[in-house]
Amino acid sequence: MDGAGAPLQPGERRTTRSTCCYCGVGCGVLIHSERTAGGERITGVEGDPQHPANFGRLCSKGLALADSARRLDGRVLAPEVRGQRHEPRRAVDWALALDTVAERLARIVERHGPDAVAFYISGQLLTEDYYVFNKLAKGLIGTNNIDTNSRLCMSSAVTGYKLALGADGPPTCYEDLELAKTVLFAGSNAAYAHPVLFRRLEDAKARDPGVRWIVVDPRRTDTAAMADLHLAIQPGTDVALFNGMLHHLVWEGLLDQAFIHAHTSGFPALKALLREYTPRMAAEICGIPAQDLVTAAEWFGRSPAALSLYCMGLNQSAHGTDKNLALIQLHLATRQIGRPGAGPFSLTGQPNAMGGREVGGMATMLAAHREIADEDHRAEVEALWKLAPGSLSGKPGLAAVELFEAVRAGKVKAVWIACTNPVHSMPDIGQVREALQRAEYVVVQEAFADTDTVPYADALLPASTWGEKEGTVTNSERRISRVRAAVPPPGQARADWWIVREVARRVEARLGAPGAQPLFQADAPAAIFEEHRALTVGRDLDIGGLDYAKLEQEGPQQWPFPAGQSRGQARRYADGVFATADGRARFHATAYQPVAEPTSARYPLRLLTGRLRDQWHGMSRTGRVPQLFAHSPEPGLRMHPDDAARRGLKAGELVRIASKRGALVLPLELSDEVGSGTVFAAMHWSGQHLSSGGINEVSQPAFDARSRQPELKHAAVRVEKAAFGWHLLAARRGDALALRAAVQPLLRDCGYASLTLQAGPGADDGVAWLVMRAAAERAMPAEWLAALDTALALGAGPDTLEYRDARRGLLKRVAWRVEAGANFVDGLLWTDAQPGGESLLRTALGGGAWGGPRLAAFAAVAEVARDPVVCACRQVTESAIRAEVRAGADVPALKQRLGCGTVCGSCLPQLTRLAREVASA
Ligand SMILES: Nc1nc2c(c(=O)[nH]1)N[C@H]1C(S)=C(S)[C@@H](COP(=O)(O)OP(=O)(O)OC[C@H]3O[C@@H](n4cnc5c(=O)[nH]c(N)nc54)[C@H](O)[C@@H]3O)O[C@H]1N2
Ligand SMILES: Nc1nc2c(c(=O)[nH]1)N[C@H]1C(S)=C(S)[C@@H](COP(=O)(O)OP(=O)(O)OC[C@H]3O[C@@H](n4cnc5c(=O)[nH]c(N)nc54)[C@H](O)[C@@H]3O)O[C@H]1N2
Ligand code: SF4
Ligand SMILES: [Mo]
Repeated sequence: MDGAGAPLQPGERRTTRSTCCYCGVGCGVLIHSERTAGGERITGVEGDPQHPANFGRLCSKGLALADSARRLDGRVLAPEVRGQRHEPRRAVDWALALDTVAERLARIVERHGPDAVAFYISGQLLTEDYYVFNKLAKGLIGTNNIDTNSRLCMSSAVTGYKLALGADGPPTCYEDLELAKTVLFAGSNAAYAHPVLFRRLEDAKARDPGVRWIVVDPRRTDTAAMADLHLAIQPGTDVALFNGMLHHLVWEGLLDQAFIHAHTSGFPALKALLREYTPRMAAEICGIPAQDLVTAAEWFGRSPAALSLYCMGLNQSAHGTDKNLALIQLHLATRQIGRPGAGPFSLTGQPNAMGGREVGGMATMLAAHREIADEDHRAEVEALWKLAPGSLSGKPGLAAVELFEAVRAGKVKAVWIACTNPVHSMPDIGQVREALQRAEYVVVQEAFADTDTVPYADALLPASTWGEKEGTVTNSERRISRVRAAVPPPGQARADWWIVREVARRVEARLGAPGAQPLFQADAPAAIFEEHRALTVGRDLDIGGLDYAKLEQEGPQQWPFPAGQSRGQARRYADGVFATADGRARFHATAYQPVAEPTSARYPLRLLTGRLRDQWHGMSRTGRVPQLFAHSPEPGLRMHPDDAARRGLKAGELVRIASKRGALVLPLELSDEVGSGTVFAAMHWSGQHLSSGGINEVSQPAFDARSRQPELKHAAVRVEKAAFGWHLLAARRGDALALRAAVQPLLRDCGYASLTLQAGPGADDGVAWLVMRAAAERAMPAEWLAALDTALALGAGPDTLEYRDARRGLLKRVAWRVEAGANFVDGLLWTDAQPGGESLLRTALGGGAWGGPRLAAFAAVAEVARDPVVCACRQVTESAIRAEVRAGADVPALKQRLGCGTVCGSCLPQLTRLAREVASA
């Protein structure tokens, strides 16, 4: 049913053209597969040389796709349902699972009305999946409570485009990357997040050294490090920056007055507002030199072609719409739009965030860029879906944050989650967990079993995933590409559209059809695409001229692509006619407003969050590939060295990050990539790899009033040392995925724990290292240690050396493997009152033979940290004390600031000595 083509014969190979399932660049891939004894499997992936997004290139994540798809353990392979709320789920067949889900949803609709049901879906679904979900929610059930993770991602870009240009979607195309003379990256770390586009930009810059890059990011990212000008603004101050730049352009007469006059409206009100935003005043808000702001404005305004690339640094903000508008307005006022190499180019995050917007799969829109509140639009969709007039609800649905809040409050009784992991990725996940615990019915449609959301499912529906499914996606430049199946789905896994359609048909049978004929007749992705196409005709995104046959013959195509055209349109608004009713683009008076949550004495630091180069979101897929951990092997919180010194914190130490909502513990990383006063954490680490749920334990749900996108980047936090009296380091070489699964249930019990995979030499299909770090206030109970011991299979044997101190709850163990007469470390388990054991771990991961006698290994694992604790009562270390003394503290000040010497007093002599020593040095 997924149409993987004819089954392969034993030994036969096939190459399937498809699209990468990660970022919005939308690279074409060639999937190699073959039939082996174990069935059909994916053996390799390479870039599709013919795809116009990447011309054969792939980034590290795309290149590792085959590795992530190779194994089936960890996949959801059969539907599971629960009888009663707290009973465990049991595997059932599809017929029972579909009947159960349909029955439960229908009953809730009958009892509590359509708005008691909600859907929370994903920009990683294919357009066809999305379409069927949207039709089920809005067309059949009659609720607009269908929102997606794109709310956390692109929704401010949507409101920005709509308010300024009249319609959603970037006006630009990838060719503009090569034609731009000034490139302004705003809140985009494209070097990590859109790597193949970044390669294209690097090449363009290498070809033409006159090309200038400006990067606006509070952090010195790898993107910023490449810039000609890096504006390290204070977080959240982008609107002030863009207004200040526009002020300068007005003052210098660098506007296109004729264009403003003929093709826009609203400029006078903006101009009046801009008076306040002198470059000096704006630069002061942003915390940058005024000259830099002026330089940026000059480079932008005088450029023959200025292109801006923007992403989550703008969108994930309580003022994300204004940030988008203020940037687009720079383009409108200078006519840096609708011309080759110029325009405001919002980079989409997920592979099909665009497709989701096209089918209207969100709580605030209808199919094909129509509006819920517009009666005519509703009537059009009713006619196309053959629904009785008035069937579609005119009441806007709940956007992500409100949706889970409504679940928590009991207003929404059932929630169906597909292809997203909200217990990891939503802001303030404590509230999301509570919501799902309270919900009457939770459906989770997932491909992988190990996510933080799966445990909350009353029904778990196994989805097929990349490599196994058919459909289309739209990338950042509005280009629609085919996604094709190379292998059949494993076990009982089924395509998302199929699952939704099967439930929908059953719900329709129970509730009665709302239209003249059954709503869910399309029974293949191509037929669903046809329906979607019909809805776009006459709209700004018209794809009347496009179907699967065309995509098959001519490859990926851009929209708009109306019937009668031979190709899609690469650049929009070239004629200066915009998608508003009067054809004029609109300026808005965008006043700067500070971030939603101010820092305070209690929460003095600003937390930035973002992405790592080689991980994807909750790591359900990239986390299966040990090699993808190498670039950033451990979780951590990055802090400026001055801020750390002021707090007496040092690199590697465990710190507690707390906000008004929650707290988590992470190791500290020192880096001057962040400015003083801000800290940064990656968003990827979840409860699968940490004792906590990750950084969204502390992030905040405040959202933009127009886009309802939450401010995931700017929580106010406090960071302090997390003192633990017991530490563990464990590592094991073997089937790392199986080891990880065995250890995962133990993470939660610790004050801190992390799991990572590390490749190490000789790692191949399956064999790699699992590394665990943990800490607790006092030694973990013997049963816990025994369970860990079993999970790691480090058991006592002839090749295991062991040291135990039962009284202190300490255990040290090294497992050896002997090859060619040499000793290799195969595993280690080390606990002590202090962190340590790193040198043996390094030997182990390095893969070299252990040089010394085996017994000497204990000396290595027992090494004490080089930073002794001076005050035992308050666990204050020597380095913390030295740092304070360097900052001018005497003993009374040390007592006051660090608390050392205030309990038993035994350390006072040493404090005095340290104070004298440092002061005289
Ligand atoms: N490797 C990798 N690539 C990905 C993804 C992934 O998970 N991993 N996910 C994809 C998805 S869904 C998305 S949405 C994109 C996200 O792509 P990006 O938005 O480029 O990535 P982020 O790291 O989330 O954030 C970008 C930058 O915003 C900065 N920032 C924070 N606050 C502000 C601010 O107030 N102003 C400005 N100007 N900048 C600020 C951060 O320091 C960060 O460097 O990446 C896509 N690509
Ligand atoms: N603090 C902080 N939080 C953030 C962000 C941030 O920058 N900072 N960024 C936000 C952004 S921009 C985004 S886009 C979100 C992303 O957050 P999520 O949407 O939670 O990210 P993923 O981990 O990609 O979740 C996708 C899930 O779908 C599953 N899956 C894979 N393929 C299929 C399939 O074919 N069908 C089905 N049904 N399931 C499948 C995967 O196993 C995975 O669990 O995170 C947001 N959260
Ligand atoms: S750039 Fe994006 S689409 Fe291309 S290979 Fe990398 S993750 Fe996949
Ligand atoms: Mo995203």
